[in-house]
Amino acid sequence: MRWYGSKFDTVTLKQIRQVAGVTGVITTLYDMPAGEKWTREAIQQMKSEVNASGLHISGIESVNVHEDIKTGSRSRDKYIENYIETLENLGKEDIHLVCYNFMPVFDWTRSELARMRDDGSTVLAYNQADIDKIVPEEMFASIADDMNGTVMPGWEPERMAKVKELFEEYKDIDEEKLFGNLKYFLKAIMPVCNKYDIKMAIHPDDPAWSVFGLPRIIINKKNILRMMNMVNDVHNGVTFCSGSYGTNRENDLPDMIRSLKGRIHFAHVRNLRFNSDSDFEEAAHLSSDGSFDMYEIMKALYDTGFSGPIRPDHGRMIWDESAMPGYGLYDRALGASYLNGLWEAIKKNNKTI
Ligand code: DNO
Repeated sequence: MRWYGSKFDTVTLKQIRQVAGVTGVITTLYDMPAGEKWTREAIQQMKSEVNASGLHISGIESVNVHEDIKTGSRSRDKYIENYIETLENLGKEDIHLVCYNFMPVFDWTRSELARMRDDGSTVLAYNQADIDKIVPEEMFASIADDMNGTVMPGWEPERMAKVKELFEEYKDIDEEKLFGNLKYFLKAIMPVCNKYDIKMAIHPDDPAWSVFGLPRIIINKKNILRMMNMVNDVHNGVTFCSGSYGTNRENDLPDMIRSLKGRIHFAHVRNLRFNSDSDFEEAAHLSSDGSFDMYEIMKALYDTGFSGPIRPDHGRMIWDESAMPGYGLYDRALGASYLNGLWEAIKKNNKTI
């Protein structure tokens, strides 16, 4: 399960440990600004806290990429150097999985953080018409009230304060340039990834299309294959996030998993419910609650020999929990149990064939 650290998360390591079948956490140094070096001491501290709870660190989500690397500005080399040192320190601490994203300005985007469902639970939701009405600089203010007092990843107030300038920096960046800047970054970090066997797992853009006119590239099978082939190294891999790729209904999720065989290093498995092509909301993990066939997604992972961590992803807010939207304990724990159940059934069924 994902854990943001004791300073930020409403969920404790003790609670996570009590979710049957969960043995590790995916964590990060949450208050580390993008572009800064992670010291070995800070990593050790995070690791010993997790280990003391009886869990282990399964990977980092995220080591954020500085905007100058994404825009390819002159100072990018300095930030790439820092990134390499961070990877080196993680490698020395025996951490071998890093999730990151290459989304300009905004990380994930939603129009609502607490849409009420019939049963009184709340979920994150996306409505294109609502997004079209929002001025990007006001995005943060429009959702801040629903954050339950938490700091959400990608929506840090300091970053939001600079949104206008950031948009300026992307004025001349189109998809081709963004691909080029990603290639430059990946080429530079592959040697350290090879040395310490660190698997880089790019997170898809969420939703998987351009928002606010910014370019977005990690959105479909074609682009992901292009990204993998442009730096053809097993350490250049993917976080398969069903809820992000699944926003685009043209993406055939099990088929994508099969064609990324060997290069998916991390999986976020969750479900969405579509009300129309331009309106979706997050759902409980089980297939019957949403639009995806969760069995087929898990089966494709199993069949392709996936051996990395799988985590339940955004959950509904249920049972009056107050937590970071999407990251409460209860529904993610239910999700973890459900995914474990599917996996056990697939595994046993495979043996009898
Ligand atoms: C949202 C997450 C993303 C993800 C980053 C990875 O809940 O899925 O914020 O962690 O894009 O860098």
